[in-house]
Amino acid sequence: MRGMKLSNQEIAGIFYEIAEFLAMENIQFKPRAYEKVASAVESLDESVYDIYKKEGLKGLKNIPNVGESIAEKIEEIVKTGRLKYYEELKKRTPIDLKGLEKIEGLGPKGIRKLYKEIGIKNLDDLEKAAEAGKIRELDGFGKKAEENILKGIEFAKQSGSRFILGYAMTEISEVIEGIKSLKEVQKIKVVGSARRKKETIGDIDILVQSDSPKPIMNYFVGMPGVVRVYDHGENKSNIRHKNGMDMDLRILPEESFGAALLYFTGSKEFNIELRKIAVKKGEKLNEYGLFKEIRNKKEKRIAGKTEEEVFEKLDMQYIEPEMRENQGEIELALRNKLPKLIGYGDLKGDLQIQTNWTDGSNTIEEYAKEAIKLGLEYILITDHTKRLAMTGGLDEKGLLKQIKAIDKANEKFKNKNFRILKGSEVDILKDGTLDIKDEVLKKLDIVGASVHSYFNLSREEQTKRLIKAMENKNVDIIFHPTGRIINRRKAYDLDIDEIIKTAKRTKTVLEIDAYPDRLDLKDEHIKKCVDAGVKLAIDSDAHAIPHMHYLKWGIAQARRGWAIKNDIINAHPLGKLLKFLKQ
Ligand code: DGT
Ligand code: CA
Ligand code: CA
Ligand code: ZN
Repeated sequence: MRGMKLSNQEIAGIFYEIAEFLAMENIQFKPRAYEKVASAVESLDESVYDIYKKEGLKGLKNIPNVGESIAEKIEEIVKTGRLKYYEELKKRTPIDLKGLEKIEGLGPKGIRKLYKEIGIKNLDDLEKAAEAGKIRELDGFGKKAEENILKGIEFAKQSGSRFILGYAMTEISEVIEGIKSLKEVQKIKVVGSARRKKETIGDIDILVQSDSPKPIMNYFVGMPGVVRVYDHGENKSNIRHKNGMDMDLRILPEESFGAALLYFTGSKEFNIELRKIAVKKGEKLNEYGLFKEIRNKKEKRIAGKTEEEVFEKLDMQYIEPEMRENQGEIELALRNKLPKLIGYGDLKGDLQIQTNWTDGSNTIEEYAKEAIKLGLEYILITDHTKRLAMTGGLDEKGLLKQIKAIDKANEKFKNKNFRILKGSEVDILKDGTLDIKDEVLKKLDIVGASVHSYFNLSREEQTKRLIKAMENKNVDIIFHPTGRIINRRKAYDLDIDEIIKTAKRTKTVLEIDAYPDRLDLKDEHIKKCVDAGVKLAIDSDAHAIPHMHYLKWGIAQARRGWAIKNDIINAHPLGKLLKFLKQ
């Protein structure tokens, strides 16, 4: 093998791009096939290189949606670090697709038109053309589209440089594993915003405990994938990784490790507030420890080995990293009043799953088997409905047929204390009505509804639309309530307080969509729901088996919103869940 080793994320990126190049050329079906491959590769737990090393071409073919010809393409990437087919496509249309597609509402067809008709190749070209009023003159674009493009460029500029935590994690883990394998490493932790589980991270901060930092630092600045070394010190180094992320490494000895963990986990605002607590007690807190002045300016370390020790000496409860944002958690910890956050093992089921009845990749039974492996007690099948024609959305007849299929599948899991529930992700139409008749919705166990169109309605109209959907007695959950996609699409304009109020009144559950680039609701929305007593669901929104592993990112988001177990309906066993929804 030669050339640079690509991460799963990068390989997925290639297939996504191929899908878009093909879509630009108006080729049917193939783009969707490549997208599915990309999505499967991106959510693998194991690196493609390892799979190939262990099982060769056969192993690659076992990746969901990967057939003979794609497996060979992956093999070519593994062996050579490149893919000829992809390079030819790029040569044929020399444009920065990745950049342009960040603009909301600009799809492959639009990009193709902009390129063919006015030669737009990248975001710079696009901005200039929009500012010069050239876009509105194109067929199918118009003035409104031009305004939206300018807004989109502004949004891309603001959000472009942060990485989505759930997607970055695979690569972070690889780096951590590498460092961990050195014998000098006593302990290693990811710190910073990644430990606080923020939805996006600016860089990656790593903390190591060791008495001999030198060989660790040497390894770090020379490890595979380092493209730049900004700083190579004894206890602190800083590099740029080829995936575009910057990484900070700090090494401290045992007596300071806990204090350093606390300091480098942040947030900065939290640190500042915590230091004030120490000062009030006549103590000093920094990354080396908690110190007390004994006499003549001489200091004694009174804590520092562990975080727990520092919190204890400050007379406060341990604060979970996800809460450390200086939003009132410090006061609560001082009064022994912190909520007990929902735990990473607390979910009993997954309530949003798309199967191969529509645009998902796996069968109902395959998801059920995986759920059992994950320790879940139930799943809700929620295929798209008919208005989403491109996903093969089900109509009334299709749903009734699926209900029967689920009954049949459930027979097989009878003895396993597991249930497949019948559901749907019903489409909310422009006026707030649904695209499936109530008499069919009534037959489902749980109904989810969501918005997939008309993102540009006014705030009033959009809010009214969702309220109307929530008022439908058959609707139990609103899926991905604000519709944002991180780094790609802004939330639609919505009065979130009004939505939460209506959720409370109509006993509608709001969803925390665990998909790493959705995490819709945001942490601040979750907090509002928790305060208002509005119940939440945490779902994977899986379109393929590996996506079910995304649930943890939804739990992380819930914890950032201070949710406890009782706030999350699918942390309840099945009986209690169904009882709650029937009210
Ligand atoms: P990011 O990287 O933008 O996602 O956010 P963080 O929180 O990871 O920030 P980063 O990488 O600049 O620093 C890591 C942690 O180090 C931060 O959460 C708290 C701590 N820290 C950094 N700079 C300061 C500072 O000036 N004062 C204090 N008290 N703490 C700091
Ligand atoms: Ca950071
Ligand atoms: Ca940093
Ligand atoms: Zn959806």
